[in-house]
Amino acid sequence: MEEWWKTMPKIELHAHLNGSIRDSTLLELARELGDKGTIVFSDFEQVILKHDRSLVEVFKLFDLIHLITTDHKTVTKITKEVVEDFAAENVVYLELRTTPKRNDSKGMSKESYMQAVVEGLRAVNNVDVDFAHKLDAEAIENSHPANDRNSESRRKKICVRLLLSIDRRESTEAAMETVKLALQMKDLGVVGIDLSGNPVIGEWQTFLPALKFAKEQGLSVTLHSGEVPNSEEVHAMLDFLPGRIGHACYFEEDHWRKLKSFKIPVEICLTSNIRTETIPSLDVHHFADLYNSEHPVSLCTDDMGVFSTSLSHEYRLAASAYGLGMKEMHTLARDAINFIFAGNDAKEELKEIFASVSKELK
Ligand code: 6MZ
Repeated sequence: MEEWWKTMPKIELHAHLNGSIRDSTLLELARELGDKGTIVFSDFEQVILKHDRSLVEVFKLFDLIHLITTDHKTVTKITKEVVEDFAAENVVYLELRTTPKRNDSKGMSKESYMQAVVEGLRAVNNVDVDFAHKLDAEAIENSHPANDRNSESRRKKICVRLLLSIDRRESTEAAMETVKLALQMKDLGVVGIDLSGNPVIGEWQTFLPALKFAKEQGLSVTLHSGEVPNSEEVHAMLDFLPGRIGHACYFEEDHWRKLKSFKIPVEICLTSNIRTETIPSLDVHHFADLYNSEHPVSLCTDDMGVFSTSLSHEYRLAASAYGLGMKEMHTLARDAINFIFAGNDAKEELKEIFASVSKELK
């Protein structure tokens, strides 16, 4: 039973790259910088190993993480590891989001940051990564000829798509730069835009022009919404009709009504919401109401490194908190296919994967 959560195919739609780094890698990177005298290692060690964090502390931690992860080589390494970790627990489709960062002291532009991410996808070698279009699929096939359809030794495969995040600290111009970069990188698996960052910072109006432009240009958009009370912003976000929203913790009656009538899918991050105390306990979490009213929802990790979780653990948690069986969990995982941001080819492939498991469950 324990193993089932790990072996069942899963779809991850809300994972931040720098929040998903292994503790061991963070400590290794911090130690290297400590040895160079750039940081005081013991200060970092304490923060990295602390597990209960308020929302405010989480954003302080991100600032620390960003201090030790912003050079190209490191961005490539963490991307590779994060994809390998998701694949190891049978995530078959991953939408990985990250904030393109400029760092002049490292000669890094938003574009070169994203190139380093793509290098990370290419560097994965214990599982096949389908992250772009036909070209990459062909390259995979040629580099692993044992992968033919009849082969017993068929390798594991994960389909990865990228979302570029706009940080709420950014200006309209910086947000627009990110959207233009996303458009430029469409052939490298970028399918959409995310708005995230510290929810007490920034105004919706600042990001709106870039988000509107993204939508007009055919990019999908997901928004972090209602992580702190902000009724007006939640209304404006729902009226924008994003492809999905994340969290939805501080929603009021009229927000729920609107969300449900617009049928906007919600990315649910149980552990993250409990750890940051945006929801007091699982028994009052909005997952239950949304699930029971058949509103589209998907279980996600948010930041599996920062919150010491995994997607398998999120499924196990939901099953025990809400009394869902294997079949219901499988259906929940499968139905996320309907609101992934990748195109029809990826959807069809995922349907086949889930259908083959459905047969076994009958
Ligand atoms: C809002 C979050 C977040 O982009 O550097 N991020 N934004 N709410 C959350 N819930 C707790 N968790 C992560 O990954 C880290 C960045 O993702 C956003 C924050 O902007 C954080 O700095 P990347 O790869």
